[in-house]
Amino acid sequence: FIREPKSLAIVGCPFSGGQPRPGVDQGPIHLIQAGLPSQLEELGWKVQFDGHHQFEDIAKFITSDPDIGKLKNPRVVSKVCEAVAKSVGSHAKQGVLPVTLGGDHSLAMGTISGTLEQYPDACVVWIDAHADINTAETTDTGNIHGMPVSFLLGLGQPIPEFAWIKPQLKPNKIVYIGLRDVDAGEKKILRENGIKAFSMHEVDKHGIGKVVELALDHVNPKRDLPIHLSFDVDALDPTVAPSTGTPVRGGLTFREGHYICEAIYETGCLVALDIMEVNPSLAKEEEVRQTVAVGCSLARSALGETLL
Ligand code: Z70
Ligand code: MN
Ligand code: MN
Ligand code: MN
Repeated sequence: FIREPKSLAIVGCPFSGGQPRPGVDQGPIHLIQAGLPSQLEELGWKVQFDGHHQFEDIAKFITSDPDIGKLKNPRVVSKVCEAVAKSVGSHAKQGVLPVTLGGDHSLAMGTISGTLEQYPDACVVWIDAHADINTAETTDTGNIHGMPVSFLLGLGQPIPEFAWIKPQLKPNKIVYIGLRDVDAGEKKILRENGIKAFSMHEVDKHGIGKVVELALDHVNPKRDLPIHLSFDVDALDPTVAPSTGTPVRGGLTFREGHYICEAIYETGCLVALDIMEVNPSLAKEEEVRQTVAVGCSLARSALGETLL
């Protein structure tokens, strides 16, 4: 799917409007400062990075953004994601692999829309402690980073402000790994739509190797479909990635997280990658450094770094 010479584009998304904690907008800046572009070049990629998105230009034109129902910052989130969809879509169109650095996970409405524009048959592997599948009706918090999957699937009542999102994702084309903090309403949505999810229970039971195999068997049985990997660092255990908005104990180990990335790279089907929810303002200096370093190493593993 990706043209030779292997080429990727880093889409820096300093955005926090999908959730309440400031700082997650600094995630991409830290990941770049830690040297991610040159690390990916060392893996043999041609790396384009033309600076971070300037979302202030969008926010400037939205002078008032009152809640829509429970949804917070709906117009800003929608416009930002629409811009991200265009950016990801245009890179994908040129055979360049978009690596999106968040920023909060509401951005995945943009990244996955952009991927599906170019690869309508793509499947999504969503690594997260959370299912991010609340609808405007089921959300308790109103934080849109807890809802991107429902928008992509077209669940819930349509909201005119989000009408640009084509509900192109089918429930059998997404699979989760790492879940352990899922709202009651979300469990119902997962069940009613037959969406495959491997919680930490399944990781404990089968081991990560088997879980990744089963996950890919579900969304990509012949290993011939494009894969969009959306990795929320809060899927990792808080001892591994402490500096994130909502750390949840009992998460993936360092190796389990990296194994997922390595296994997906090995399929040769990866067409887009998101590294999301690194928040450098929520921990001590050493924990921030550790979390940023893990974000970089997950990206390297997904893009071909091997242990030997
Ligand atoms: C809760 C909600 C959440 C993080 C997603 C939590 C959502 N289900 N938290 N990502 N970090 O607000 O909908
Ligand atoms: Mn670009
Ligand atoms: Mn998430
Ligand atoms: Mn999460």
